[in-house]
Amino acid sequence: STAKFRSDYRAPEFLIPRIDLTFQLDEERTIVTNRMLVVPQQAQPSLRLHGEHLTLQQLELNGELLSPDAYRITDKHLEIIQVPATPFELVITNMINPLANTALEGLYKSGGAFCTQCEAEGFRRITYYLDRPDVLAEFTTTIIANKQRYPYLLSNGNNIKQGDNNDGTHWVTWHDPHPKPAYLFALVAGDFDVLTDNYTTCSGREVRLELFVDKGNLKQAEFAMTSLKNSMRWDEERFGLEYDLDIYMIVAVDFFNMGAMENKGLNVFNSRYVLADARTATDQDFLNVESVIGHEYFHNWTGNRITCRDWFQLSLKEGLTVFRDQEFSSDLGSRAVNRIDAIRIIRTHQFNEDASPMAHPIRPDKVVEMNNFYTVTVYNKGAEVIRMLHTLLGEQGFQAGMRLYVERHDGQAVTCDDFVAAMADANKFNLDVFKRWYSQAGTPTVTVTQDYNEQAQTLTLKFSQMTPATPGQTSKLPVHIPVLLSAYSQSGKRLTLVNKNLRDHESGSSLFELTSEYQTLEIRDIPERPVVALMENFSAPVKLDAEQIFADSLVLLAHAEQDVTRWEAAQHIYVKLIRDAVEQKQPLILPESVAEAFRQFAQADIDPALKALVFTPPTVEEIAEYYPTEIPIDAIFGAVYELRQQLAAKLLKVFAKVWDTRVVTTYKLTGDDIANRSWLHTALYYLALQLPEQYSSVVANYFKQADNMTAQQSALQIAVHLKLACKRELLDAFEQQWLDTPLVLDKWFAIQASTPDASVVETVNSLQHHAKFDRNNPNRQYALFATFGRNMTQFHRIDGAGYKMTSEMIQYLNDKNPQVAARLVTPLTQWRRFDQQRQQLLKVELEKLQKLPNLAADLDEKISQSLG
Ligand code: BAL
Ligand code: ZN
Repeated sequence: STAKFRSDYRAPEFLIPRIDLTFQLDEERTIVTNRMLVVPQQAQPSLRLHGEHLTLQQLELNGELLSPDAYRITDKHLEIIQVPATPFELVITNMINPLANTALEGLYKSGGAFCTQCEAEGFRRITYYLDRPDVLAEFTTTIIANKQRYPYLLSNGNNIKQGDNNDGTHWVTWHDPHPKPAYLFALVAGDFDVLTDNYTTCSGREVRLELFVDKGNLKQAEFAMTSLKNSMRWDEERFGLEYDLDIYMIVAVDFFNMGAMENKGLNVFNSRYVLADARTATDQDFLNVESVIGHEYFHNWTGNRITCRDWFQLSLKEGLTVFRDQEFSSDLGSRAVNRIDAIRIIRTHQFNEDASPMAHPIRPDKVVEMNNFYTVTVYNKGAEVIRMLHTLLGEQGFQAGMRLYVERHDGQAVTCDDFVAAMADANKFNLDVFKRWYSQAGTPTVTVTQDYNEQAQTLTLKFSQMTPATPGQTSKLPVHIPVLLSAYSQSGKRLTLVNKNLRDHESGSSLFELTSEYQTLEIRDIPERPVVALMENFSAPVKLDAEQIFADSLVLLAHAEQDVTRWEAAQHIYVKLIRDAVEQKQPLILPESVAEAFRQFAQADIDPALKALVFTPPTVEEIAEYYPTEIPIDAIFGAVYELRQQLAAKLLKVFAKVWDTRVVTTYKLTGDDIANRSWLHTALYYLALQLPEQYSSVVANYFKQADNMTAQQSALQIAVHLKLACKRELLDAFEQQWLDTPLVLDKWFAIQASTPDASVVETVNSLQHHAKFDRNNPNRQYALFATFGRNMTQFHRIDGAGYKMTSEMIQYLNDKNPQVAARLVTPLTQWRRFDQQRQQLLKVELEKLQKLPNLAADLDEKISQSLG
């Protein structure tokens, strides 16, 4: 496989302003007729189109049939040797086999329906084309199919014509007036139930909304529809962006590699992000549906109207759109909970990626397989970079930048630099140093030392920053880091900080800008040694290294004005306790003073959702990121476990009271109810941890009486993860109840695969032969094998059985679905961070995979990078 480099970008030699597609749908022999207007940009003798897994049937240029000596076909391209220097029409007829398409890229079958996935480079599996995001065409699409089996024939834009043929087929023609790159093309054909609704935009236009689901699932689509309308309203109100077509369609399918896809006017969704009702979906599932529906809708402007010039710019649309969906969820729900969830994703998964052989900047410089770059770095760190711009410029400045970005670039395919330039120009703000966030990989560490001079009443904060080397990037420059901070007295009173280098920030904190390697901030008139909250709201995606005094963290836990700061204070305490225990090889002891502070916190009048998060210690994976050379997994796991046990033991009465005074009402999806359930289930977990015998029947009864999936899943997870006596009974009951509801059965697979139990390898091994485990379905693979891969202690079981089992599944998927295979290989590729014995075992599996005949580019890139 050959790498592509960002620096090699060249503007297209040909443009395709119009394309007219006709599909004669058939399971194994779909005929695609592709009529294009091709416009040369300069005199070029030959035209090279992308195309893979296609059978060419006929080729016509300006009405003349081309003979086979006029073109060349390879497994990746069609090259027409001589083309005119003036605009010409090309008509290509080719055949494809959707049924054989298990990679789920291009046109494929999901259950009974035809559907497509074209991002990033799937359109070239449909027809020969210039499959690159900077070639924008006006699409007209005609679909012909059997009317009985495929009553709905959908594509992008507006339905302009339709009719019946007398051979049992019917046809529909769609026209999308907005020029778009091929990755936003979509086609769906099938028989569905349809939920319809209307939306009136801010300028008074009527938009028809249609949501297509498998027959019988209509009830489960209602929440997604409400979320769609909320998204449309929110984008008008917060960003001033209005929808631009007469119809918006969403189709839910069961076979889908990603979460969802923002195809213009016709989103295709993994059914797990559409279907939700109280019986089958947890609170978190509902919130995920809302967030993904929002995300795909927001792409209509940030992604579709303004798209990427090339795939290295993916974060242009993804980082920005994740930021927008996070803001949407925060405006509709709990801002603090959303922020804490986002921080946890970065600390657990993105820091891990930064420390891996696949570390890359949010705008990568080198790509072998684009599908490997739909990462937590491009998406979530990308969103953090946008959030830093928002922090530096404020809401008004950020929105001014957005307006300029849209004004300048609507209808274009642009770069991350264009986005930053709009932000800089609209605000007359220098972002030159800031732009390094786009080019440098790795997690910066910000070190802060505090010095309080009692006599002078001054506080001196010394900042330094350092970004470690990453593969291919040995030396790094300082980046522009917004530091949000505030200070409190020892009794918890907020102190005013005055310094010319500090700005009052709209978040309530003070803003300090760290732009060079070393900077000092001296603050006067501080009457006593203060407690300083640093990097509040996780104001930059960095690791903070600052001396930390328990007493100070306890002040912040009790008194900080911002909920995220209170949560961070608890996290600091946990991390320090865990790391001290790991490094000193001593049992973890929760000091009584700390336990007492947590007791008070648990009993105070505080948002129960925040309580639940404060009582969620860091994950093993998050702690692992403090050990760049060799991860002491067993010691970390032991310390995290001891911490939970001590919280359970020392706060038993508090948790018992939460449980005993619970008010059980019928399920409602309100913010208060979600928060109460989350705190209640946290309490139940700790109670069962401390008193497993006594609480086994309590958990079992709670499971049996549950009228909603949030309660049912929590009870099952507690029973399984804590190996309660009721475990088998609940597992069997859940399996029986949900055997024919795949999305719910995925929870049953995932809960078992995430159990920190030494027999989990054997459990997963037997579950992969379960009658309902379909190896070709990505959701099943993610539920079982991706979950197992994140079960750090058991995936890395010292006998290597977890490695071997995973590697065998990857080998199977290499031929069937390389995208999913490449996701499962990630935990194997991090072999360098483990002890000798594990390193050897991991390398054996990686080398075995590397030798596979027909090794997919997706796997090849990651494995080569890892063994490197
Ligand atoms: N564009 C791929 C799916 C998403 O990020 O929305
Ligand atoms: Zn996206």
